[in-house]
Amino acid sequence: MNNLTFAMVKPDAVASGKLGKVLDATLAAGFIMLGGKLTRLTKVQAQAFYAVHKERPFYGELVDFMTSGKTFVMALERENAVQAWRDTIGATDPAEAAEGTIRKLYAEDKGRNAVHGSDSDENAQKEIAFFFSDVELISNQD
Ligand code: IDP
Ligand code: MG
Repeated sequence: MNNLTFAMVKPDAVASGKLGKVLDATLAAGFIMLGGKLTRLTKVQAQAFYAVHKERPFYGELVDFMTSGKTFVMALERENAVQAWRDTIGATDPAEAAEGTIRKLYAEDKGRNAVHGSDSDENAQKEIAFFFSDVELISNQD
């Protein structure tokens, strides 16, 4: 499935009132939301979600940040969704993100960077399944 990706609006953006602006930008970029919910990650969830980074020096900081407040998680549909969403959010560090991208517009720094995006179709599928059951995802095929 190359038409799905997983996205998160991270605690910095939700806490500073940017959720609506990020959702506007998401829909304006042509993504269709198949599932979405507000949640607060537990420490166990954040550690598991970012397990691939557990040897990195910023892992503890990342887990603390991701559990610091509410996040909005989404399953998004669009053609070539993974790459299209990464293009829409921009580089990890907002200082390096292209003009007009969500991170350039709304992120604070490389750690508190407003949004998450899957990096492959395989991870998109895993990440969607991490937060959503099948019945929570609305099909657009009907
Ligand atoms: P990505 O979110 O653009 O895919 P990754 O390298 O997968 O970037 O890193 C995952 C998350 O870890 C980033 O979005 C950011 O929140 C955090 N992070 C990455 N590098 C750093 C860093 O050097 N310092 C602090 N946090 C970082
Ligand atoms: Mg990543």
